[in-house]
Amino acid sequence: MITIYHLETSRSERIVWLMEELGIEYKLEIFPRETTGAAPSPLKAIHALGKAPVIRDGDVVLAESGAIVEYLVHRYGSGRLALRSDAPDPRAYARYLYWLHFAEGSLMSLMLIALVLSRVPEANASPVTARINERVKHMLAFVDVELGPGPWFAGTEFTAADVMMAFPFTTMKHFLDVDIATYPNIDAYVLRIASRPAYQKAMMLAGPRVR
Ligand SMILES: N[C@@H](CCC(=O)N[C@@H](CS)C(=O)NCC(=O)O)C(=O)O
Repeated sequence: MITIYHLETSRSERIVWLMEELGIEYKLEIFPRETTGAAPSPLKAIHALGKAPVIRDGDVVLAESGAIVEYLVHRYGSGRLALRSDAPDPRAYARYLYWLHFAEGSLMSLMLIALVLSRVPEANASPVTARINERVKHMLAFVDVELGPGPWFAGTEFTAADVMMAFPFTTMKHFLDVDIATYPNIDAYVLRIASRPAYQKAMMLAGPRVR
């Protein structure tokens, strides 16, 4: 059975949600954060970087949420929640790949810079902070437009790209100075996500502990 090592209030909720969407059994081990917010050192005994998510599948220990999502979808989900590369019209497949990778490659990396800067009082008046905040707004406006036709990131089908993309607009929004409600398509998308039974179950088991 797959073990999911979940750090509380973190991206690893994605993997719990994915398993609930796929209806695959798993074992969940939850690690509380240190008071500093860092992952606790026992996670380093599982994977050298000590970050979450990590899964164990027999002898395989795999980190990096995008890699884990692809591993599980293809190895255990028979490709469910992935789009096929050989569809006659490649547009939905291209969108699927784009958003699957955009989540960590572009969106989360920028949002994390904004989050770190927001926690450094000396950075408040810095032009660097202003530039980053502008970039966040620009990126969110882009995502909002792209989600217009919807209902999901790849188009008409809910896919693993949604499992990757939702986190910054759900759990992470609690920690950012960003008002998601000002982006109507993202706001409506979050409501669609929240109404999914698999998401509700995953959040009950591994959702954010917002203090
Ligand atoms: N790109 C990686 C990021 C992994 C990552 O930074 N995880 C965070 C949780 S959201 C973490 O473990 N933070 C605690 C720490 O770095 O101490 C992924 O998608 O898995």
